Amino acid sequence: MTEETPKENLPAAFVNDPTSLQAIDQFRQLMLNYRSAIQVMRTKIRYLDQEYQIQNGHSLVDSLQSRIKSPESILEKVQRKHFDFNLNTLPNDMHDIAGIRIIVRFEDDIQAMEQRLACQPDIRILRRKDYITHPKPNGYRSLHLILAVPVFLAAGTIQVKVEVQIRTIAMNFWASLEHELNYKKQISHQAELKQELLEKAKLVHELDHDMNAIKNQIRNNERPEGPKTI
Ligand code: 0O2
Repeated sequence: MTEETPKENLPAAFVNDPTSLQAIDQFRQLMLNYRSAIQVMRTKIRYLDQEYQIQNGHSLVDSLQSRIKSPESILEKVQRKHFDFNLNTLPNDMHDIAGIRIIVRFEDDIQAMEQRLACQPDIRILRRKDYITHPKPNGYRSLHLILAVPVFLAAGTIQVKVEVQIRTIAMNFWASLEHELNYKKQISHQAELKQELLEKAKLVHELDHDMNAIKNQIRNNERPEGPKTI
């Protein structure tokens, strides 16, 4: 199995310019580090979810998504944020090249997942952005954590940044449509649609709150299991 691009498929300018080839290899190594960090995190989250399921009888994670930012998207962000395009400083400047989205059912599950991640001895939370307590003006809600995740290389261990977004199914439903609207630059009535989405964000917030409360009533009312008969 190889993910290398054969040298004969690279433009001649790159093949003839050793500095470009070096940069390509450095970029490949960087992306490999991010892919490895994603695998470490996906395994960890799956394990935490299964452990939670054994302890509580229901799962914490509804679904898990992950992605590595595309080179085009990295370049777009470098330009938008006025970073230097330098492969040595990029991992420090950009925190979301590797991204994982943990989708849970209830608001309480967001905190439960965060606590479990915070207890992991091998990862560190570098930054926390709470867009749930403080939603963005457009109505966006989600908890963002920037984690330092260990990746084990032949030459030693490195810490790789991974952005983890934790949100409910309802928050995710809203955010995916809002994201779509932002990508469609040519759409008519964009301002009206943004306003409508802001209104819907309030409904999503109410729905999350009510569903969480109902879930608590159901689970707090659950009769404790009697002694098991063999
Ligand atoms: P994609 O396609 O998801 O990758 P910073 O990292 O602090 O320098 P940034 O990048 O604004 O600045 O960080 P922040 O606020 O943590 O947001 C990063 C990601 O969160 C975005 O990545 C989105 O995935 C999501 N996000 C943030 N704000 C919004 C929003 O208003 N609406 C939606 N739908 N998603 C949001 P990308 O790179 O923009 O996109």
